[in-house]
Amino acid sequence: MLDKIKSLLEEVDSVKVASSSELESFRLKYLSKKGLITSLFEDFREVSSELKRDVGQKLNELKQKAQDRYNSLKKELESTDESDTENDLTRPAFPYPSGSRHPISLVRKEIIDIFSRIGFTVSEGPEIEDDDHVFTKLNFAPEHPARDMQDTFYIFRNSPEDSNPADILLRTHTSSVQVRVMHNQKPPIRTISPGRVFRNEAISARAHCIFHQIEGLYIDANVSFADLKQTLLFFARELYGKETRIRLRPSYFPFTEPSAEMDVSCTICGGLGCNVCKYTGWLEVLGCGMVHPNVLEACGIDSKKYTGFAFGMGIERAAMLKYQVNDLRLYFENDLRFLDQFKTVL
Ligand code: 2U9
Repeated sequence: MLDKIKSLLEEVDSVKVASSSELESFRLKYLSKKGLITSLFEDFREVSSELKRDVGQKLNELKQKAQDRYNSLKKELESTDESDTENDLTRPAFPYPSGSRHPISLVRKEIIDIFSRIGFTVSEGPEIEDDDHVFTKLNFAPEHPARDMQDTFYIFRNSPEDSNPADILLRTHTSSVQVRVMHNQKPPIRTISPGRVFRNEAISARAHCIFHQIEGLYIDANVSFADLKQTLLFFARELYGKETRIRLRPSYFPFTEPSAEMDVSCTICGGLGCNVCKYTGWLEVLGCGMVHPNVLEACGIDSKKYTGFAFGMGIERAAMLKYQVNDLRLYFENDLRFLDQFKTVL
């Protein structure tokens, strides 16, 4: 009997449990009424009187040890109780907060999707550019005010006497991307360029030193102003609704001739007049025109063989019209109270 008690003492000491059901098995096996230790106590009655003292002592020691081991295993299990909760399939899931797309990303995607449907590809290029791709090849005169440091962020500007005239700057429009496309591809070219642009402006509700543009370019033989109008009418109806009307007003840009600004019938009042369109019935949405022959030639395209149209728009402006958010700063502050409102928009 002493040997049996000794081996049970060792066994009890080495038992490990990983769950409450294993702990219960331990209790049943050693400590319950039908357990091994209780049955040893029953056998104890048969032990001879000269051994009774020794065996009784060892048996009590075993019973105490088994009870202590049970208590400590229970404590251990309670402190790592996650195993149980992890396996609780009825437990409600943690509410993971999902993010939302930024309104500028939503509108940019919508515009890209519209032009993709009529064969425009997407081109991207560097935000840090040189004077040649941002101004010179786009027919900006050497003294054009846009080149002024009041309007453009220069990273590195040479003095007029410097023999290397490559000024390095943050692009002020994404037309520079399309200058690169014209250098690298032959017509037909049909591409749009979304991206961030930078202008040296004081930040207010109506202006920001960083904003987003999408510019479009279509160059081929016989591209006409009528193609430009039809393309922009298609775009306006897709973005602002089937009933939308457009009108073009003459304008001036160095890189297009003739140039125009496009208005759409007011997205709020449909053209009847309201405070959003300042009772004109129209909203200005983009600039456009036929690519200037000087630009085509500067980018290695024969202006006698090819013509093209181009257009450009600010994404913030399009988002302002779509979502009626009239303070530009909200698009840059990443305030979750603002961004959360776009959660349900895919
Ligand atoms: C090439 C040649 C010509 C792109 C054009 C505009 C007119 C225009 C403004 C709208 C609001 C910029 O974001 S804004 O300030 N853009 O009015 N952009 S035509 O013309 C190009 C582009 C690329 C090679």
